[in-house]
Amino acid sequence: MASETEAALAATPSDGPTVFDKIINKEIPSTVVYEDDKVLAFRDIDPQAPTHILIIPKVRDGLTGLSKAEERHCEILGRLLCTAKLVAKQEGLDDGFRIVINDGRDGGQSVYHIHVHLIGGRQMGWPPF
Ligand code: IU
Repeated sequence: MASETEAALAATPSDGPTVFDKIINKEIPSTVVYEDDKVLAFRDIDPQAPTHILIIPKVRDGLTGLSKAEERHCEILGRLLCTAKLVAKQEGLDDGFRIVINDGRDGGQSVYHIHVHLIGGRQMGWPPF
């Protein structure tokens, strides 16, 4: 079983602090590729493709995963996707890319602070197991 799947099965869904808070607060290092007042984009520590970037809201506001989204989150959800498009351009992913949002245990989510994976730089397969 892939280690990321093991991490997802071991993760406890909660609205508590996650490693991403430490990345946002610069308590642990990350390679930031884009940042503004609302979102942060940084390189995944375990890249699954030549380009693998995570895009997260700086304030979680209960949005641990997409399944927890409420009306008030619609604006930041749009912002995450628009940032993914912007970063894809910045990264030169002109031939395409993939966006992934894992949700919950079955979705393989291991960090309970919503994040968009931006993956590119190689041909993607389907279905995405
Ligand atoms: P997931 O969708 O919850 O499975 O994604 C979590 C991602 O966070 C996963 O791709 C990890 O490699 C990544 N990550 C990271 O970039 N830095 C970290 O310190 C930790 C996880 I912990």
